[in-house]
Amino acid sequence: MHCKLIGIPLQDGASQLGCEMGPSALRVAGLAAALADLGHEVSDLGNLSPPPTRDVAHGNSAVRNLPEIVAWTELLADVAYRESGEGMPIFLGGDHALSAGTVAGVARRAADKGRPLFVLWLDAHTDLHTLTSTESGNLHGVPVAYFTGQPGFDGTFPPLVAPVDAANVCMIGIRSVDPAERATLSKADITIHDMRSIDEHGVAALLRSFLERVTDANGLLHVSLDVDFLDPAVAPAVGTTVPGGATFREAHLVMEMLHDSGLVSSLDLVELNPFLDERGRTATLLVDLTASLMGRKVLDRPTRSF
Ligand code: 6HN
Ligand code: MN
Ligand code: MN
Ligand code: MN
Repeated sequence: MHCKLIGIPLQDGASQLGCEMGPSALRVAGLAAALADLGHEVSDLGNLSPPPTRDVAHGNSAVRNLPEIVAWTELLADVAYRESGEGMPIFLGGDHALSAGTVAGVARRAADKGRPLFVLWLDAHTDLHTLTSTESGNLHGVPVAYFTGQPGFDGTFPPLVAPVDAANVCMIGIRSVDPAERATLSKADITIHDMRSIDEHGVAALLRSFLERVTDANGLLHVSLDVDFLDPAVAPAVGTTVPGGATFREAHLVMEMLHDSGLVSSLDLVELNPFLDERGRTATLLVDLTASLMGRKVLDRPTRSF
């Protein structure tokens, strides 16, 4: 596989500063070497430069850094479309607002190929606010609403070429949902597995049924991994920690199953805030999880797809 590392030094979507350093920390933790060791071709395309902004406003005065996020979304939708033509783009965040652009771009690519795009959202949060409903005003809380075509983004964010069907989105790890997001969830057809669901059924059963759907639909699969999917005990380097997250092994199992499925066509690694890390352990864990996704395993197993 040709892995393309694309650094996105974006922090304007989060309340705390520091995600801007995420791409550097992932490089320092050895991402390129870990992928090359697995036999992949690796191209590091460097960091994107913050795009120029224009005046853009919204009636919700809580919204923060709208011109910056709109400009990044436009840029990232183009870059993700271009880089998903060949190989596997790995987007190094940067806060989760970047997924508005990356998912919009890979969805456009999937539409060109005549294949449905599925999104696996690994996060403590649903990130389903609209510009109207967000109370924090932090736009890392809105990407899923945007790329699934929820109303309220017209006139600010770029028009979507290919909205993602909400029924093709699966969220795992959820444990913090705001009231307005709950209302959207009750209307949208998103598959959502909260931490209780993981406790009751095990993450493997939940993921397997989603992967079967992707296979049956001949879909492409974008994975968006927010650091706060993980329990803060193993991944402290994130500004929005929520207790009770995925364990080290649950996260690796997800990645190992994703590898065996052969379905993943693009990946976001987001919300890493190196300023909050402890001796690089969260960055290192993200590199190891990416390696599991790309084929690192302890033992070869008898063939079983997932
Ligand atoms: N993330 N729902 C909260 C808010 O401020 O809207 C938290 C958002 C977290 C964003 O997970 O990328
Ligand atoms: Mn998120
Ligand atoms: Mn989150
Ligand atoms: Mn393999």
